[in-house]
Amino acid sequence: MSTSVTVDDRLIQTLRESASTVFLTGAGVSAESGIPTFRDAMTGLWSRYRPEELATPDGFERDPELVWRWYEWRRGIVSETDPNPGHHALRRMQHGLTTSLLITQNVDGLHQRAGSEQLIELHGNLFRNLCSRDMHPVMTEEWVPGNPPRCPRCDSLVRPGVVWFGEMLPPDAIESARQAAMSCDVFFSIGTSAQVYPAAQLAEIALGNGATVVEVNPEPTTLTRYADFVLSSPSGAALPEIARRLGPN
Ligand code: BV8
Repeated sequence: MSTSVTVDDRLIQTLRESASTVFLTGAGVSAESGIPTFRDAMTGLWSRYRPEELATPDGFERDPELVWRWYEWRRGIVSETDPNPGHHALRRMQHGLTTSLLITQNVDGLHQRAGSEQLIELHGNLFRNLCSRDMHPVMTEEWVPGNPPRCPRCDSLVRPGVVWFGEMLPPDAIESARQAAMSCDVFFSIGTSAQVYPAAQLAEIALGNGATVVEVNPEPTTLTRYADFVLSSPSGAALPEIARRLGPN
């Protein structure tokens, strides 16, 4: 699908002059890799559940096997996918900019697979597993098999290493993200419906600090009216065009 994207010269100039650029990504940046966005992840088999029912401590307590199988299903989907041109363009842009930080709400690990390094995973990672009692990592080769498996040390259920609704985000992750949003010159909101807090607060912090806000999303969101630049295109088309205009790196 060729989507011609027009990138304002002023955005390129602003980016070149930016001493600190923050990229916040959501499920939309992985959509072109074939990973359903969070809102439409509930297709078919899972359509009778709401994410907020499964991605919660209560949901896991109520039916650990159902929740475990949902995460195994998602891991299967992600394992079959690859980073898309949007992920690779973000890596290239990070190499070409003075200082940049990539903050993601996604748990699919595709930014790392695309080679991005300055990265904060606000909501954890699908491929990490924890003991549900004391939250230490449990490796697949050490757990006691089951659906869900059990911790080899205390026999508690193993859970996915993601942040569920109603759970605190890792304090260092959200604090670093807030600091970056407070001091950046340019803040990108890419592929996110900007509905989930506290991640959605980062754009508000950036606006408050007077940063130039750029939204990349084929659909309007609650942020669109406040953004200085809005690219109403898929990130897999918009980000490579911005990277191309910024020049080789
Ligand atoms: C917290 C990991 C407090 C798990 C996720 C009641 C009780 C408790 C809390 C709350 C409550 N009411 C509200 C809250 C706060 C709650 C919240 O914000 N709820 C929302 C629903 C209103 N937040 C929390 O619970 C957070 N914790 O508040 O703790 C606390 C305080 C003290 C003590 C204890 C607790 C935790 C939030 C993290 C939840 N975990 N993920 C998992 O993945 O299974 S959130 C999950 O959903 C994702 O990580 C992501 O963050 C979010 C989905 O958002 P998006 O990424 O934006 O995806 P979405 O599908 O919505 O949108 C995709 C966008 O892409 C669209 O706009 C679309 O147009 C666009 N798009 C599509 N294609 C493309 C594209 N864009 C570009 N290119 C394309 N090709």
